[in-house]
Amino acid sequence: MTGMFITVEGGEGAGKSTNIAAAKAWFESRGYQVTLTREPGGTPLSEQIRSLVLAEHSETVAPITELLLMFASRSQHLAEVIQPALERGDVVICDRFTDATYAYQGYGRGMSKSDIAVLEQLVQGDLRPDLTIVFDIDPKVGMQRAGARGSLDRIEKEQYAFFERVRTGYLELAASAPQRYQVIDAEQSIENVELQLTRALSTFLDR
Ligand code: Z5A
Repeated sequence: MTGMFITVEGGEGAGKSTNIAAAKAWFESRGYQVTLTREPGGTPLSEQIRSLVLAEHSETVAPITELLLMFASRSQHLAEVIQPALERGDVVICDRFTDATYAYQGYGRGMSKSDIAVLEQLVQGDLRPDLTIVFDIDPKVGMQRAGARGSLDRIEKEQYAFFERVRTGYLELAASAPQRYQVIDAEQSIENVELQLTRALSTFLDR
């Protein structure tokens, strides 16, 4: 028996963390076992890579270093958490996955899509999410929301244009495979966003 692999994506402050809790409750109320996890991170080693990748350093982090760290974290996360949970039959809900690599390292930093695809195949084999929810938000609104929380990490300190490219990346990825992606307008109220989310999950389960 194999489970379902659902990934949640979007820019800063789009409401991923807020809505992932609602998605977990929605599946559990229907009797599903849910594994909630995140990237970069999800295992002790991958969380250490997360700390490294988000921290400020006295040297510039080369885009390829950042890219490889994302996939190093992912490889360990897949082996330790995601694949075992899918084999148990769980619904795995992952806060960011490889679409974030295409959006941030690809569209944001300018790394080539084909290089990312090579690493994707190497690390994941044929595993791809069954459903990807993209919370779409104007980066100005998202940054205001995220900024209200306090200090910014290394990636959050990027310029506005970087986050515009990331947003474009997510929307282009979603348009390229509409059967896998659901784009949600994340600028609406928390209640309306949650309503759109539960509709998207119902549609996914019904198909
Ligand atoms: N990254 C990468 O570059 N490459 C990769 O391959 C991967 C990741 C996997 C860490 O991700 C960083 O790693 C991220 C991308 C990069 N870079 N940055 N910057 P993360 O997911 O941990 O960090 P994040 O994107 O910064 O998450 P976030 O800022 O916590 O955003 P969020 O989870 O989407 O938002 P939230 O915490 O649910 O909500 C933010 C605030 O807005 C909060 O106060 C909420 O109460 C409020 N909120 C939420 N929804 C609403 C609505 N609808 N209205 C009003 N207020 C709201």
